[in-house]
Amino acid sequence: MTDISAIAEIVDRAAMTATEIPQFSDTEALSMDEAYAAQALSLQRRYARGEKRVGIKMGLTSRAKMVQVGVSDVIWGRLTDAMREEEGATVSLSKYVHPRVEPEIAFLMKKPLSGKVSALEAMEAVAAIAPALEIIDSRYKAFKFDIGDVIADNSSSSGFVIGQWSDASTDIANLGMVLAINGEAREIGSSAAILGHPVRSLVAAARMVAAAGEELKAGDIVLAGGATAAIPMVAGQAVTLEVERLGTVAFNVG
Ligand code: 0L1
Ligand code: MG
Repeated sequence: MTDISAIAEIVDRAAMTATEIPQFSDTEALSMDEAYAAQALSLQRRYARGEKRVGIKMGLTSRAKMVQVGVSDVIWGRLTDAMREEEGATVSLSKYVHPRVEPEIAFLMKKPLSGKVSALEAMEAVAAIAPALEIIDSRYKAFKFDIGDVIADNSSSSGFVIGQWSDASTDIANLGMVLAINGEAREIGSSAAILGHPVRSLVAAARMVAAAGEELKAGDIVLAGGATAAIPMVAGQAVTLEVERLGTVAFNVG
């Protein structure tokens, strides 16, 4: 029988010490239910150390990433206050194993949301929208995993940076997004790459947290998912994301 609490301890320790671990799927693949149970338990360990849950991240929100991992639905992970990096600050590589950065849109919730909701109901629960950068850092060797591995590892959730909040009425259907390194555009995409419209990610978030017996709460941040491929982080990079209408969010890699 799979020992969920042992798996939770392994992924928690790997994240805490920025140490890579072998894939569980090398020996025995985790089911989705086992993987989410391990993720929840590993987060309980962080909460017990004093970290606070501040929201969730949605992952595999582009068709390309779903195909790459061989799934047909998005995945999610939890965000804590310790994962938040200050906008404009220098992020130390020492906290991560082999981090990558990807361009996202963040929602700030103004009221609870959970279960089967329409796009309209989802947007009515949003207080504000911001450009965001997610630092994904799989704790597995060579950044390789199957779906159970990655879910257990908090869906690679590792760090995030949020830009200036804008009015929730901003049309985010198809915003140009440019991810630049040291002033050079490296990934160019659109918010439409996030499930066709980022609000679909929020609708899926409400459905998925409900399945785990949780809800999105007022004040929660929801990262909608990557709009382009992620870029490996290297010391000396100045990372900037410019999102049409929403502005810029940036950090340096140290
Ligand atoms: O945020 C994401 O879409 C990443 C989810 C996990 C897969 C990966 O680490 O690339
Ligand atoms: Mg992401």
